[in-house]
Order: sequence, then structure tokens, then C-alpha cells
Amino acid sequence: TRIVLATRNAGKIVELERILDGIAVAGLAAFPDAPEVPETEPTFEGNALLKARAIAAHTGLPAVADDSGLCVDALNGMPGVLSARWSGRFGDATGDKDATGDKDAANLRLVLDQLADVRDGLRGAAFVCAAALVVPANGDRSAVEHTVEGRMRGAIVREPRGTGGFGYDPVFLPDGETRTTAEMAPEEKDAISHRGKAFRALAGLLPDALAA
Ligand code: ITT
Repeated sequence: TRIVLATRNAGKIVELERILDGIAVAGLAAFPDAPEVPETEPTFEGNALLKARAIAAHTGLPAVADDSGLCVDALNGMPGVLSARWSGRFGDATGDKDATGDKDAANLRLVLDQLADVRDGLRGAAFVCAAALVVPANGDRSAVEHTVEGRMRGAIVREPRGTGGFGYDPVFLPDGETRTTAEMAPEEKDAISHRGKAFRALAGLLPDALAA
């Protein structure tokens, strides 16, 4: 079976292919006419479902989407669902978000600036990932939908460290670790990450969902 990964974020595709190892997947690049889905929901779960439903409807194939972000305690959980467009236009769901390093760097710099006066010990944060699987209805078989969530707790360091991963990885120090997620080998990040947890849970649901 082919599963469509409903994302345009190159960093995510690399992670998802690795985590869903052995499952034949295709990214949105294989579907140039796929609709751009505005992330209009206030929750990670709601946005993940929006994206997976739209891409399953468009392709007729099982679709997997994630919505993820960084929730910073001292910022009352922000940027949260706005993580991809934190330094851009906040209110616009499509915003000027993109997956380029420049946007990631601007987002990360803004969070560091916002935490400049926050002392060590109060810099806690969590990466959160909601993943959705939508298998479209087929004949008399009705559609199947699942959502799962994964979290990784940590803290925001004062200066970026490391070149791995994407997005906010250079400033995120997982609890109990001495290295940021950008300083870890890819498989080390997967083993503890929000996306790793969510997608391993989703992978466990796939056999039944695809057979239903
Ligand atoms: P799609 O909607 O096409 O999947 P996107 O980049 O817009 O791509 P999101 O709306 O889920 O994806 O935004 C997630 C943002 O949260 C992402 O751009 C990063 O800034 C941040 N983020 C999520 N997971 C991360 C991770 O593992 N490491 C670093 N930053 C992460």
C-alpha cells in the first residue's frame, strides 16, 4: 500500500520516512495538484486531521499528516500551532510559512529574544506532535480516522547549538540530555522525539486501519 505523507516540510519528510521504515510512502511532491491546506484549527490534532482529510480526499489514498510545534512555558505555550510562522504574519493560517532555513532561523531567533530575560530553570518547553491517519472510504467500507500525540519535554538554551534536524532543534535541550536535538544523530532524536513517539504509535495502528 502506498501512503501519502501530507507535508511540504522537507525536514519532516526525512524524519517520517525514517520512522515509518519499510512502509512505502510518497510525499506531496508526487502530487503537484494537491491543495494547500490552511491550518485554521486552534489545536495540533485539529490541523493534522484537516491536512490528512484533504490529502486523502484529493488522492484517494491513505494519508498521514502531522501538525507539530514548540510550546514554551514562559510564553504560555506559544508559539504552539503558530511555530512554523512565528516570525511572520501571526494571524494568517497560510502565512508566509515555508520550510526554508531562513524562516526557521528567524523563528528561532525570535524565541531566543523573547526568552532573553528568563532565567535558567524557567526555560522549560515541550515539542508536541499530533499525527493523523485518514484512510478514505472505498465502496461499502467507511473511512477510517486515527489521531495520536507525542511529546518531548526539555528547555530552551541561550545560543543555538548543532546543525542536525530542522526548525527549533538547535535551541532545544531535551530533559536529561547534554546535547540539543540538533547535536544528536538522527536516530537518537527519533528515539525520544515527539514525532518519533507519535509516528511509532501510528505505525502500530496501520495494519488494522489499512485492512479494515
Ligand atoms: P507542513 O504543514 O507542510 O507539514 P510545516 O513546517 O508548516 O509543514 P507545521 O505547521 O506542523 O509544519 O509546523 C511545525 C513547525 O514547528 C516547524 O516548521 C518547526 O518550526 C517546528 N517544529 C516541529 N517539529 C520540530 C522538530 O522536530 N524540530 C524542530 N522544530 C520543529
